[in-house]
Amino acid sequence: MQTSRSPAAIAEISAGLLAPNASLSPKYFYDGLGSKLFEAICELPEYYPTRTEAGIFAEHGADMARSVGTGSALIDLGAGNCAKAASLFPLLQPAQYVPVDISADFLTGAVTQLQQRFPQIEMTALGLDFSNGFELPDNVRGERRVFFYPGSSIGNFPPEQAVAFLRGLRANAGDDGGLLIGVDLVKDSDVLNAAYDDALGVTAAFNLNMLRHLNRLAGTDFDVSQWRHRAFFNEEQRRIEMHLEARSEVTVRWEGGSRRFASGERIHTEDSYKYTRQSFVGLLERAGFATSHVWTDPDNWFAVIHARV
Ligand code: AVJ
Repeated sequence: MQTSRSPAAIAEISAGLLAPNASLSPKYFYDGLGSKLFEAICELPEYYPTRTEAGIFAEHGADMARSVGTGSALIDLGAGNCAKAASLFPLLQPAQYVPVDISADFLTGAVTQLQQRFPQIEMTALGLDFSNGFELPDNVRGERRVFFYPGSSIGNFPPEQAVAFLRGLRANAGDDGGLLIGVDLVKDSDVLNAAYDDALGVTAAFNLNMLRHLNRLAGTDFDVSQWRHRAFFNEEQRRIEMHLEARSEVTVRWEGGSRRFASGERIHTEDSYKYTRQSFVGLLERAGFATSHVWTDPDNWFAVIHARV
């Protein structure tokens, strides 16, 4: 769990809180508890993406392995508990596995266990924030570097930034490399709203937990009980928005700043963009990738796409 206070993080958090429309990066969801709450979200009946994507992997895994090829260096972006990649190891048979996740301790625990199950795969865990680009370590070799970016995490970037991020991946993939990516598709807004505002309140806890993480990271004095979870599909922008809303007037203080929030005022904590199959293939093309295959579920709720450099 991250407890150290970095000046860069404090500056970013304080700028976000002081903006007229306060906002914070969704990367701050993922302290140790946040990663566990996200795992719990993935098991909720309302949260269809994980289950739907797993169904696509189960149904089309062999076809994916034929498209991607075996013996590659598989670079897992936002690996978390590494379960998705591990489920594909028997088919993809990577020579090397490089899981990357901002929640470093959580990742290290997962990789230690995984290495015992798959001793033949060379594993290098990277505990870092890859959202602004990153350098692959020198030991990631081979011309077939395949980025694995499942779960529709790409949805956290606004479309323009998604293109820039994908361009960066393409530049690092090697001559024969590519990308295997999961993308959540636009669908009925009732389905979307329920997925991000579940009946048990797990997503609410996940959203609110960011405030405790910020208290440790930036020394803010957030009181979780003064805030409530809000999540809704913004049809015009084709994105789920998550916010934390002040239940009554509240002032938040930290070393070097303070911000008063009126009752009902919000902090924007996440956007989760949804795409049509065509709109996402368009993004990949703008990033310089060639789409080689798209797999979906029978309801067309989710897509897994293999793109080549
Ligand atoms: C990890 C970004 C894919 O947008 O669905 C789940 C995060 N937020 N419930 C998503 C999330 C609320 C998730 N991603």
